[in-house]
Amino acid sequence: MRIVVLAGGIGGARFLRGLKRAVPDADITVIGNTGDDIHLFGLKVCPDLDTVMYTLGGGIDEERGWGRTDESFRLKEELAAYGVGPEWFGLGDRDFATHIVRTQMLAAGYPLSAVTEALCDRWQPGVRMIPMTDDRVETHVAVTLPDGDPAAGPSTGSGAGAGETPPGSAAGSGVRKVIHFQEYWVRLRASVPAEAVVPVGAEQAKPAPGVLEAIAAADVILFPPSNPVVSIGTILAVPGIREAIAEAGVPVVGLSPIVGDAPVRGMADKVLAAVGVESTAWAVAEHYGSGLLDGWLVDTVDATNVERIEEAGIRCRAVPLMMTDVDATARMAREALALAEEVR
Ligand code: GDP
Ligand code: FO1
Ligand code: CA
Repeated sequence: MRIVVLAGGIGGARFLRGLKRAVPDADITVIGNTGDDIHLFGLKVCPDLDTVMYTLGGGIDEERGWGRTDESFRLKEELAAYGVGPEWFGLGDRDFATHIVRTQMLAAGYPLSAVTEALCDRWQPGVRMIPMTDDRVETHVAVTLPDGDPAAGPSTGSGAGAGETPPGSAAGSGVRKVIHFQEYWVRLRASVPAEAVVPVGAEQAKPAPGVLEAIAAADVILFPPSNPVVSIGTILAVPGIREAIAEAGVPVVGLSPIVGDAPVRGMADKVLAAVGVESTAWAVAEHYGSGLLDGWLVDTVDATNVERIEEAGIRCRAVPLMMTDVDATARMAREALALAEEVR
């Protein structure tokens, strides 16, 4: 069976671990989100690709859910001693090697898809992972920074920061700025509302080689419980990918990352609000829509959502959706594949 999975970081990676256990012989292609990518210290960092690669390859720090196991941060400390930041992004010593190899290969002219394949040669994730695009896409978030925030600058809206709105257009007090998604997520912990989420560069991006081919050849397409806006939404924003999925003529089944009207982990509610979507399992299903989604799994605590989702033309079942361990996750994957057979 050929399965295509659109994946962000932790939610996608943990689901994939369960999917591999559920169907060990399946041919799994992962289309990875690269909108979270960031350039730091001259290096290209791809958090979601690395989270999938390390999780499936046995190198992840299980507790944090990102970065390497047995990690140390001496290089970061040395950079900080030179006053070189950002201090809010924790790149570990072992993780740095991945970014150095990636950046070196990119500088030598290899596309990101080829670099990802080379990195996966080491980690043997047991899936084929392709970045959504080889082109540069970076998710940015429009926010109003409170006065006094270090990035807000010395005065009210008259600074010369790169993404800054012209003076006079600040909404109320504070400074309206467009910042990198990682700054919003990691430094600010989504503590201010996301006024807009923009996958910069997506409109001009092309799907990476193999992406459209994998979708066209799939027997089933799965949306794991990844962030609907900044993970799966960003992948779908690459022209051609959404259309290829809708036209593939095979079941498309998703699993809700929202359980009991809240994200299981992280701040997905903040970016859902930016696109006008409530933080409920049914609202996320309707956001994808019946034009894209054939089936949707909600957690048993959200069983009351099922009727409404089915009325929207999406087949829905309520099953346990907490990825507490690999066996529980494998059961979720089996439920998703069973629902795919129902709608086929
Ligand atoms: P990120 O890129 O690291 O943020 O990871 P993803 O986008 O792949 O997944 C993030 C989403 O995973 C969050 O919105 C969480 O709500 C969801 N998530 C994490 N753990 C679980 C779980 O055990 N069950 C469900 N249903 N969702 C989960
Ligand atoms: N997430 C954090 O919350 N804090 C960090 O310092 C941090 C560092 C980091 C380094 C490499 C990497 O691959 C991921 C890292 N993450 C960190 C996770 C990640 O950037 C975000 O959780 C996701 O991009 C959100 O989807
Ligand atoms: Ca991510």
